[in-house]
Amino acid sequence: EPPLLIPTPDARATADAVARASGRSVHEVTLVLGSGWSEVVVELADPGTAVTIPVSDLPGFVPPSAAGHRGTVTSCLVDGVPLLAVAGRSHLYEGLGTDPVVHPAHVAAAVGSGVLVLTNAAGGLRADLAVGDLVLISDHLNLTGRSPLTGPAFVDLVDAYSPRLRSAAADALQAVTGSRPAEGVYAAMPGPQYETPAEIRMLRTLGADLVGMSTVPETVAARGLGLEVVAASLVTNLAAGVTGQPLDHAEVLAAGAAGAERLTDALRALVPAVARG
Ligand code: 6GU
Repeated sequence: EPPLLIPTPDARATADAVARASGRSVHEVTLVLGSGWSEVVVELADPGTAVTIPVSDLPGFVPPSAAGHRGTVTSCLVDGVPLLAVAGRSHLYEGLGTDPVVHPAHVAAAVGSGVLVLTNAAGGLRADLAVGDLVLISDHLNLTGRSPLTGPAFVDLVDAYSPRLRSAAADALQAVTGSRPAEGVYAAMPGPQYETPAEIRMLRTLGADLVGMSTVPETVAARGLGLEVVAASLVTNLAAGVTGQPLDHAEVLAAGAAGAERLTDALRALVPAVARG
């Protein structure tokens, strides 16, 4: 069946600009780097293969406002696989609607990616999750109150996070870290405030293992565009009420920075694994 969505004109123009700058007409995988993950883009590329474009030079992106988001698009090879890495996503809490949020998913389709890898920083809700854990997302709860879709785009979300590629990703991560990553259900909240302890109890009751403010609109759009999705959360803190400690954005970024080398190793293994299925 043909995809329900086609890439926007801005995404096609971005893909043309990326092809001109990089000389690469196809990027097998597109990777979106969330809070705390942006530093890895520097070390991720095979040496000498990276071409970086600021998002301010590309249509459809909104330069990031939150600290910890850098605002670049990088074309490179990772273990020989052509990758487009987007650092600095837009969030619903910026108030510009879903279009800039899902632009990287549209760009992924426009650059010929079959796979979209989404990364984020999340609060851990499940007792076995610790700060610094990398968790593969198995399913989501869309609690944003928003959809990136309008009209009769009845996108199926069963197995939205590809079980096949998730298992390939888990194998690759196990090979580099020595242990199999946890999997969990990600609840997307509109933000930008963190949750109350009562909201965290509610989210647990609803079946959430992770909580954050991204990833879900991108996944919905990506499935509509016919992409396979793999998503990973870095647990940057335990959610409100788990520790009794107040949360702040600096803590979330610090956990990302502390994990940067590990995250680079993880993505250098994961990207080729999901590209090759
Ligand atoms: Cl605890 N909540 C939300 N909404 N986003 C987060 C988070 C918590 N930790 C990292 N990002």
